[in-house]
Order: sequence, then structure tokens, then C-alpha cells
Amino acid sequence: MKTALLLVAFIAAPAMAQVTVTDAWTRATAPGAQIAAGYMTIKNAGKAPDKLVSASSPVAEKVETHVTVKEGDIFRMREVKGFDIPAGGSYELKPGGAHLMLMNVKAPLKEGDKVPLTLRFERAGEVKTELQVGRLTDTGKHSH
Ligand SMILES: [Cu+2]
Repeated sequence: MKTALLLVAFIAAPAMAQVTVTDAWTRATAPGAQIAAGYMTIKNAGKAPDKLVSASSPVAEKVETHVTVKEGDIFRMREVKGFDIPAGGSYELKPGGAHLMLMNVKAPLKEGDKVPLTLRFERAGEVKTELQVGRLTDTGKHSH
């Protein structure tokens, strides 16, 4: 049902996707760490839902879309096929929830750095942003 609605929306209104990204950030990486999580708020001002389908960054071998799920008392991450951004709404990537996972980070991320990131949306196409690198200990208890 959801897929059908998305398809109809895609055919009916191909133009004017309006996706913006704010508050994009990640943490500094610990020595030897090869993964980093990216967080941000994605707003969709358009009249049709959109979907973040993939992302990439020059600092990482690949970037995955992850959610955090609770299994008993343990939080685990799971890769998903993307994030649905509601029409006229927003979707938040935050510690303990959905996030982008930078895999095989090539060099340590240092506080104050900015990490280029390209997001690809089903409708809006490519949206470029930067992750502001915060402290290693920044808010949240996301562990891997
Ligand atoms: Cu993850």
C-alpha cells in the first residue's frame, strides 16, 4: 500500500522536490576506529514523500543507512534500504535511532573537521551536505 502511494506520487508530481538537511554531525573517531555514525534532520517541504536511498562520502569506503532496534535489553543496529521522509515533514537521524553509518573510515575524524557527504533521494536526487565533527563523547549512547 505504501509503495503504491509512493509510485502514484512519483508519477503525478515529478518536479519540485524540496529536501533540506540541517544539523548534520558526527563524532570524532577513537584511534583505530573505522566506523562513524552520521546524524541530521532531513526536511521535506514538498507535497510528496521522498526517500533517502543512499549516501556516500570521500572519507569512507561506503555509507550505509542503519536503524537501531531493541532486542530484549540490547540495542543493535540493522541496515535498512533507506529512510522515508514524509511530505511536508521531517525525519531525524539521532543517537539511539536511525543514522548513517560511515564504513571503513580512511582517516580519523577530528573534532572541528567537516566531512563532505552526498545524499541521494528518490525524488530530490543528490543533496550535498557536511557533517560537523563533534567530540568523541558527544550526546547519545550509540555503541557498536
Ligand atoms: Cu550503525
